[in-house]
Amino acid sequence: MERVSGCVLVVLAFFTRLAYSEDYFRMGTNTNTAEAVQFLREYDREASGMCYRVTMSQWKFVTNITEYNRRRMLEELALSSKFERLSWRKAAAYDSTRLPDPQNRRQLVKIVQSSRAALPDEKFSEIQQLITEMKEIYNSAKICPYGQKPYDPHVPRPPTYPDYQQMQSYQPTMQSYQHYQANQDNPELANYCDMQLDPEISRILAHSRIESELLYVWKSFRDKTGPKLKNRFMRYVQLANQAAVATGYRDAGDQMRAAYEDSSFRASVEEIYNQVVPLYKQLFTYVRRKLVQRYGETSVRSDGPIPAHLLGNMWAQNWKSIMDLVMPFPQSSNIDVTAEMLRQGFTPLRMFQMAEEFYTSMGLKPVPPEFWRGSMLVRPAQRSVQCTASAWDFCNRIDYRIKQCTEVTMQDLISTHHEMAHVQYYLQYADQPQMFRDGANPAFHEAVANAVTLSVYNLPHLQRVGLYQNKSHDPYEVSMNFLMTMALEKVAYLPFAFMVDQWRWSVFEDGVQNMNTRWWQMKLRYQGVVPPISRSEADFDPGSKYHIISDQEYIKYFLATILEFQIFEQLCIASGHTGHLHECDVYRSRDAGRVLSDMMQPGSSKPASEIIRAMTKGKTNRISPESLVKYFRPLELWLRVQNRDEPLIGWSSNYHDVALFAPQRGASGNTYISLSLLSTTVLHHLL
Ligand code: X8Z
Ligand code: ZN
Repeated sequence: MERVSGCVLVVLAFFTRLAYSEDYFRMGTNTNTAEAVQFLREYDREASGMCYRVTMSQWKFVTNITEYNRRRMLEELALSSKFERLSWRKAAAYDSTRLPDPQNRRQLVKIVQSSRAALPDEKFSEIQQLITEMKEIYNSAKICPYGQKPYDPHVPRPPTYPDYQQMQSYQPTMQSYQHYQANQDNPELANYCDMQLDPEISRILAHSRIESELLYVWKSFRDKTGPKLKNRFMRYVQLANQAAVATGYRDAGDQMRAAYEDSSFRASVEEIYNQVVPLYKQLFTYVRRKLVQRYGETSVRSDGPIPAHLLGNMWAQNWKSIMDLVMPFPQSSNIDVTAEMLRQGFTPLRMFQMAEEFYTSMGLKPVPPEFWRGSMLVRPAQRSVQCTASAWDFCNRIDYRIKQCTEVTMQDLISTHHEMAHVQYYLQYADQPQMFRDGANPAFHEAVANAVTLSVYNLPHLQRVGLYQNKSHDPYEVSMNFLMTMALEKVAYLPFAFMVDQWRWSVFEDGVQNMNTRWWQMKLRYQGVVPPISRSEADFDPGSKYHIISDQEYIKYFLATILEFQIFEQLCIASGHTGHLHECDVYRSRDAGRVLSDMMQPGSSKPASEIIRAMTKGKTNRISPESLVKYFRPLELWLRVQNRDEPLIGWSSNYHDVALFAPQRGASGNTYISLSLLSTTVLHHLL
């Protein structure tokens, strides 16, 4: 398990809920309202049944990967796709504005707007096929281990790792180097070119501190994905745009954004981003100094952007793996209760029971017996499974499950509470019609799950449940270490989560020319990172991110990260917490439980703005970063002190940075776009 947050599984091919906005909506002409209401009733029943069958076939496949189960799943997906197109045609024929009941109107609009079924049949199949192919290419990308086929023969051969499985516990110490060194000539391990992103490549990026090795895996993974994906992605853009236009949108980005029911959505998101930039720049500046100390000025310029391969993650999106390089107080402890859990004899089952009790202690629902019968809580010995943690709603109001290869670690304890929050959300909105059994907007599920985990991965809570006793360390130092861990995961992530869809929307809107240059332009402007080696339009680096090629919108993760702190603060206020926000624990607070259930019960039957207004007791109806900034305030103050002698808070980019990815004046004298890029590159100011 590499990740604290897991994934919620409510998104199926045709259940991808995108949009609701009557302003745009291209309506049909059928004004027979009784017939429309009857259609909705039948749709609800049939869609739930279809959802059940597809979800079950997917569950069977991911918990028992066989060719037979794969075929069964594909058959069910094909049936559901047919059902989607049929339902879309029926729904699109009605004039929804004539329906007197606003809930019926909302359902009808959601059915029509959330689909690409406006495309002719052959194009509808083509775009689905393209997405499937892109996912297959991505998932089958494999690279050779470093040192076997060195990327640069002049780079000295570093220690190699005979068994990448072992790298889960790999720490860059001398002993481990010597251990791996001793094994490197094992002939059985020659020609082993089957390293995948998860777990091998991710582990190297997280744990290796050898720059040439980091560069090798960073580049090799992109070589194995981008070029094969680029042409398919360009056709996908064309078809997605055609579908959007046929449904009444300007382009596919416009269709994706409609789910947020905010006519000035782009400006709203940008405003939020601008409010977190000062905090990000403080973190960035401090981390850069530590990287300069580790890798030297020749690798990291002390006022420049950071090369993207040094931040512990393939996309530089989550920096928690480089905590060892940036820990504020290395002599003080970093919270990890894994040893204590093992000492107390924790089991995966006990971890789930503990998570369930967290929710019931707040007056929320226990999970039904079907949950315990059906879930896969540990990795089975006899069969091949997909291990990414996820929570499942089988659409029949009975069957809810979690799939998680749980190990007794603190990381998995957090993940257990996170996934259980998704199940709690399913239970709370179970009585809504199928079309509304979802988060209030696409950010809500993750935001709620992460808000709860903020209260679990938290010193007072771990003390309360008997897993942490800190006697020997200075509480201020322990707090700063804790907040740094959180910042490396949450604050470092924000510019990345923001820029992914900025790029995608620009491609949908302005076209597919210079896609790679535009990607790096945004990476530099928002994240302050540059590629470690030169890139060109022959590369397609956005294709290294799964959500881009698998047609999953990404801005929800940006908003979820902001919203989770906003929800968390409201829970804390309800629970009567006083003091620092990062020390708030809402365990056993029935008042906080009520805030949560009031938020979850409506599902997506109401606009998110109404839910936020109710949650904040009328204070606002918008997602706001104030709580996140408040949570990290003690760390921000500490960072300001650490950065006081820095000449530049943030980064300034020069000609060489931009030259890494922007085409330069060619021999023929053609100037491409480097000059305009230089002028749009943000020169960041001293704060
Ligand atoms: O995609 C995911 C989850 C599924 S909802 C595995 N996440 C984003 C990512 O990996 O980029 C969780 C964090 C953000
Ligand atoms: Zn999740």
